[in-house]
Amino acid sequence: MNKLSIVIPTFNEKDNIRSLVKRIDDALESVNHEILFVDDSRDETPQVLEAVSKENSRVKYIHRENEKGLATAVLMGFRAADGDYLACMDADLQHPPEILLPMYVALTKGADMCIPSRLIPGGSDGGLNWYRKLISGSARNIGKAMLPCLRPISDPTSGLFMFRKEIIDGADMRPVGWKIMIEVLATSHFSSVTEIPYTFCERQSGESKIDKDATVQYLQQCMDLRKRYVRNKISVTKWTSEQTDTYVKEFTSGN
Ligand SMILES: Nc1nc2c(ncn2[C@@H]2O[C@H](COP(=O)(O)OP(=O)(O)OP(=O)(O)O)[C@@H](O)[C@H]2O)c(=O)[nH]1
Ligand SMILES: [Mg+2]
Repeated sequence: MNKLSIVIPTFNEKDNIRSLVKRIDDALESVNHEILFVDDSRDETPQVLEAVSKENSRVKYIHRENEKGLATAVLMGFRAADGDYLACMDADLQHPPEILLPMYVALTKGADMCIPSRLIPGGSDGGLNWYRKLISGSARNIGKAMLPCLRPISDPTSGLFMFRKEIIDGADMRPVGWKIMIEVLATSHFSSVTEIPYTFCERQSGESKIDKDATVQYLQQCMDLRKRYVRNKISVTKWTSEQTDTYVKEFTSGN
């Protein structure tokens, strides 16, 4: 069976770690997986990670001292992970861990990447207030206007995605700031994407880390990617909620 590595960036998320790990392990009971945290915290998160990794051999972590940056943390995790499939998700439970199983199933059915979407039928961005929806929608539209490679994807600016490790072999990734998925989408070599609907939830505990620098860094990243994005020819398949449930049932009954 293929191994899945879930890479999770953390900055001061001590109260979310245990429930996150429990929900991932429950969701991926039938899948060979590891959970790799890349942590830049200034609170007690490293102590929680140390304790959890001692109790649970699937959990590993890297702690960076005096370093910050979501995207570089995830990239470090991708390089350290040993799975055949790599996933990225947030630690604050806004990305429901249960979505990892259908994402994995999409890859076992042949997709190079699976990108859950809040914006296809069955999906929802209910975890954002109207102001954050406006910001998030503007960022997405700016990204698509600047980078044609993002246009076929309905929800390319979140931090939730899974892919076959080999698509990033040789990818020229130089992310700044917050956005790692656009960096992967723009610089990797892949040909098929499956989108599945999901509900983006409210943060469970702790505070948002997003700050005003994030907007400037995002625009810088888009400008920079304009010079180096790869022109892949890709096909995008969108699953309905019913199809997703059926494929997951087929997968679990076959295991
Ligand atoms: N390693 C690392 N992780 C970070 C850093 N900044 C944020 N994160 C993590 O990245 C994930 C996303 O950060 P959030 O603050 O939830 O950002 P967001 O989801 O866009 O914003 P909210 O909707 O307000 O929660 C969380 O797991 C954070 O702990 C950082 O500098 N380094
Ligand atoms: Mg969040």
